[in-house]
Amino acid sequence: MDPQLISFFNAVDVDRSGRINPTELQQVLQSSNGRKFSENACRLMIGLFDPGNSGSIDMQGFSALYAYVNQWLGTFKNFDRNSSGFIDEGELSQAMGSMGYRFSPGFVAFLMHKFGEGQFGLPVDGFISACILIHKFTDGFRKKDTSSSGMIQISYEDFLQMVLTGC
Ligand SMILES: [Ca+2]
Repeated sequence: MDPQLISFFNAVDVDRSGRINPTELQQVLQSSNGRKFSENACRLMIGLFDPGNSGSIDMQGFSALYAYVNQWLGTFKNFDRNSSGFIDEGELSQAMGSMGYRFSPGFVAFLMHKFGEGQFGLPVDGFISACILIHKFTDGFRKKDTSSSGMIQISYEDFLQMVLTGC
């Protein structure tokens, strides 16, 4: 493993537990407007590499997350053309398209409303949260959409299971 990444891990692991929790992650990730990443974004990010739901990740999970974060940051920066630290609705639509999602203008507007900061636009931690949740639920949807028609029939309990798994 990259020694630089190991020393970064040790710097983030403030309580020396050998694992990174959302609070520790939050301390080192800076969002668009100079504030920290939202707690929710950090929790979602940890959850990606925490199969046992322990609430924290080890060195290996951290290394995988690090690669993901850099990928998201790259995508975000590509579409943040004026480098304001925020992307607008049109840019979000293009960013989603670059990741293979084709969303209607109405749905992109919903994402802006849900993850954005009003007139400022969508900050990077909101963008990452949206990416994680969309990816997660798309996976769940595709498993049921066996004919790739873009439509599924779902039972009440399957629906609840899908939603609660994403929380
Ligand atoms: Ca720790």
